[in-house]
Amino acid sequence: MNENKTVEYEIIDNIGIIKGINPPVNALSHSVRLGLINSLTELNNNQKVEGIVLIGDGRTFFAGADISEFGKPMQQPDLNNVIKTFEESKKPIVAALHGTPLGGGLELAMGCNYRVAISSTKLGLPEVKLGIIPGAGGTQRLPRLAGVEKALAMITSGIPINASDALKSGIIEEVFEDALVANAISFIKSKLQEESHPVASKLTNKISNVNSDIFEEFSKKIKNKLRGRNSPLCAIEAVKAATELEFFQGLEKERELFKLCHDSNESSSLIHMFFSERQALKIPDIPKETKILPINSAAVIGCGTMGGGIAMNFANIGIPVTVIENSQDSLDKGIKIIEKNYSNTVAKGRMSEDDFKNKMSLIKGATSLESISSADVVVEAVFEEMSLKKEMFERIDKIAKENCILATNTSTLDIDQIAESTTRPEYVIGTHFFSPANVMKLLEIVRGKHTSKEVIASTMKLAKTIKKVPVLAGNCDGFIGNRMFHEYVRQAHALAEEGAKVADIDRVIYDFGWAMGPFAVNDLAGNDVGWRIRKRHKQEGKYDNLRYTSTVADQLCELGRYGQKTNRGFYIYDPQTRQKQIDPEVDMMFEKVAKEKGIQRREIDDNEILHRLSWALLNTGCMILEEGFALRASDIDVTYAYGYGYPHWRGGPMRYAQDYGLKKVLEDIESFRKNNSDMWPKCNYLEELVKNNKTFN
Ligand code: 3H9
Repeated sequence: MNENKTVEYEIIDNIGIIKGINPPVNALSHSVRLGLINSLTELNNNQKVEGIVLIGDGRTFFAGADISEFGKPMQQPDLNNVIKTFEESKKPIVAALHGTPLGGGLELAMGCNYRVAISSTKLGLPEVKLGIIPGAGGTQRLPRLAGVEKALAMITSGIPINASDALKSGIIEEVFEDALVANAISFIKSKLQEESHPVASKLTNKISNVNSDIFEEFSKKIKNKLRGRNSPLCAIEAVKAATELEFFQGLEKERELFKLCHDSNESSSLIHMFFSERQALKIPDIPKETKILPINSAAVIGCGTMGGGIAMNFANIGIPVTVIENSQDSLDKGIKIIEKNYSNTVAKGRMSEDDFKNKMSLIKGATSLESISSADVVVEAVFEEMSLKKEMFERIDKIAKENCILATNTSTLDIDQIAESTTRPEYVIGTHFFSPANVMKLLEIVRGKHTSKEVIASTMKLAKTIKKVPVLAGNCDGFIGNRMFHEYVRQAHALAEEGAKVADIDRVIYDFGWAMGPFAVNDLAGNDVGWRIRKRHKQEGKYDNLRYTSTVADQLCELGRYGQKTNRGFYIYDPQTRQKQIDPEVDMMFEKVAKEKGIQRREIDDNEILHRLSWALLNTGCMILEEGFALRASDIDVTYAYGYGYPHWRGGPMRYAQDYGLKKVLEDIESFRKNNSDMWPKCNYLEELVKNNKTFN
């Protein structure tokens, strides 16, 4: 064994085994790169060694470059040098893959003569998800191994493929069920007698016989799907270079494009998102060793759109779940919708019949609340009304077993009030799922004043288990996401009253990169949802003193125009195609309301639309931080990226404002405040940050 901490080697018979030991994911940090070169040199110089196996210790083969080194001066040897040394090895090398060989990890494997893998391996080049392109030969070696089309698909999407796909595509040579090291040793031994060994960079001089239309087709696809993104387009350019240039010139082109992407805002924002998502899991007052309550079964109360979607999350990962409705008819309807959702996935070829049957068999229906008695977690997903939820929790409390997590799926209601109706408020927690609950990644977890640390830690863990991105929020009205969204929508309506057209407001937001604009979102979610919340606010005397109270939204609801579900809302929808059409009547309604309120209408430019909407989010986000309802600004960014369709590559609303400059943001807010003080409450936290020249970091 050598002494290097992050890479070790040993010799078994006549085979050298180089092993990366850099937990948790064997990132290729400087010491690993150094260790790899040193180990290889020693094994190459050892007369006894005839072949080499490269593996990763722990849960994965090298999962890529060390992202935390990005933006810092590169310490030599860089990954390209490491891979070059591996390609030039005197002795044949097989990379033995398991876990997630990603990015630089796969690039390193492609620099070895052979690759074999365990069947569960997922491999890919996910760099575009970080706003960069593969920068260690991936764009040049992958198309040489797997063909241009496969390389383009993998590199532009960043989505990993499984081992059998990699085998079919010519990326790996063999797949094993188990005993990776022993099998890899046998594999390389079987190759020792060969006269020469394949080297990916030398497979072809430049790749020929490629229909150049393919690059245009991929660009078109990306421009539609990844609006505003640059790195996937650079990835196409780099792969194209493999068809126009010799390997080393192609590598230089890749380097140039990699640098361009690496230095971009897109990349720093996406890397911010990567680390923020993981940071959100860390709750300062909850130690790592906090007891986690086991969750082997679940119950969901309510099998409407939300309840059904929530139940699917449990079934998807093999947890049996009981869904409860108050009548057989509603239950049948709910289960049918679940079945239809899964059938659609089967029809698209994304789920097998067996898997479908297995998932459906995990979902049991019941019409009696008694059926929750053996569940480890109960998620209540009934109508968003406090009295109903309180009554439900009083009943749940009497039936649920000891240590059962009692979760309420609410988007705005006070968790403490709900908890009060039980004898065990420490077990009550908010779980705000986003619609459609089986698709949307965000799970806003709301901590009540009595919620225990075990229950919080267990719910965060459960969220990860059901493949959600959890963010912990405090118990304020609307929590993090909807409290901010409420202000954003109010701002959109104020803009429409002051003279901006509904379609222009949505266009600016869409062009910025959001999935859709605020009015289109309202129509999709149902305008009656906001109407109900506004009525409650009115009852509670909230916003009474404000000029602006979403008058047109209320008027539309009074006319039964709830949005897509009624084919009419802020837009008119084709009942068949869901295609939306501008409704001039709505702009006229805003004009009329403006007149009644005495608002002087004017031309509003795109810049003002974007900044008023963006800073409404920012200002509210800062207030939430000041009041302690979010742990950190980056949690807010994660909330918006995963729950509200905010463009990840802009880094989230807080990060975007910070990149713009908090001082300039505050100046904008101060100028907006002159016209409309109601909508721009002063936030000391933001003012202090600016005064002290600080950022959220
Ligand atoms: C690249 O390779 C560029 C090259 O082309 C060119 C170079 C010149 N670096 O996600 P987890 C940390 S770009 C540093 O919870 P999982 C992560 O922050 C890279 N740290 O585990 C977390 O830390 P903490 C291409 C990393 O099992 C801990 O590891 N590769 C890296 O759910 C556990 O992570 C990628 O983009 C990294 N590369 O998922 C892969 N990766 O515990 C990025 C992870 O302190 N990584 N960490 O919060 C992933 O996709 C997932 O981490 C992975 C494991 C699927 C590997």
